Amino acid sequence: MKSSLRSMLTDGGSHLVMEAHNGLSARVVEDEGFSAIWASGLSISSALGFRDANEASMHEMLCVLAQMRHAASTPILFDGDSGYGDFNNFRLLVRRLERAGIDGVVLEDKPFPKRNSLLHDGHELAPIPEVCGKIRAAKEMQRNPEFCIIARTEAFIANLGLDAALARAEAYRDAGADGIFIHSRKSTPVEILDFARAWGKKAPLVIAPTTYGDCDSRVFAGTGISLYICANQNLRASVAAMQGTCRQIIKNTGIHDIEPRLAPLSELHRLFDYKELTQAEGRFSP
Ligand code: SPV
Ligand code: MG
Repeated sequence: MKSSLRSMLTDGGSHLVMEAHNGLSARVVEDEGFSAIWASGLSISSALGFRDANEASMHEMLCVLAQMRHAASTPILFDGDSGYGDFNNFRLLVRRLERAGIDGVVLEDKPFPKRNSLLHDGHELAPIPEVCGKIRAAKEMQRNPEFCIIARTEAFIANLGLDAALARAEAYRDAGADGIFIHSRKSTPVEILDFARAWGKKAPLVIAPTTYGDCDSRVFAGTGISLYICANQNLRASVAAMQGTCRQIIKNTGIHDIEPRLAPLSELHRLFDYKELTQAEGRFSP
């Protein structure tokens, strides 16, 4: 029996959550044994050929989530960016995510359209009352008590410091958020550890240590961080693999010697259980 996203948030443990961006990557993440999937805005946008700036619509993201939900039963946490508009767009998103069988969403405190947090300086944040209004509206809309709404503050990304981060997190928790995603783009976890100490486990914490992951993950033990999100590693691994494969094929003017780089076709047959189809054909196809 798999743990729910809500129990991962609240059981006192720290859980590795792995990024996926389509049906295939969701199936791989599940097959490799991760207990939750991060449906990353950056990764899904990139896989669709867009930038992480709300260029892909809510509808396009929901179509990808449907493919991921079909391919994997592991809990999925969706990166809802700034909610695709105002409180009404965000509560509609939550309703549609619940109906699509998605387990939770992260709402970040940026205006719509958002920009990727790791890209440049000069990030602006949305006013606190506006973000709280979105959280309250979505909580009122929510039907499934297991669905999780996690509020993400970009106070450190906007260089506003610890006090601003704490004030925003406190306001979002009071508005009903089930957890706080605290983001940083420093090269060490200093901001995150300061925040976690001052926060004192008032609500579960979520991190995505893309820029400060080059440290022993044991530094986060006991800090109240429930979800450690590997936010884009599968997408970036696939880009590197595709580039290497393309370059070798161009160099060799053909596909000879390429097989050792590739997953064998039999691996696709295993991942998608072609054996079951053959057996079903024997039973149902005259
Ligand atoms: C994502 O994966 O889209 C995230 C994490 O939101 S970050 O790219 O660090 O903003
Ligand atoms: Mg994102």
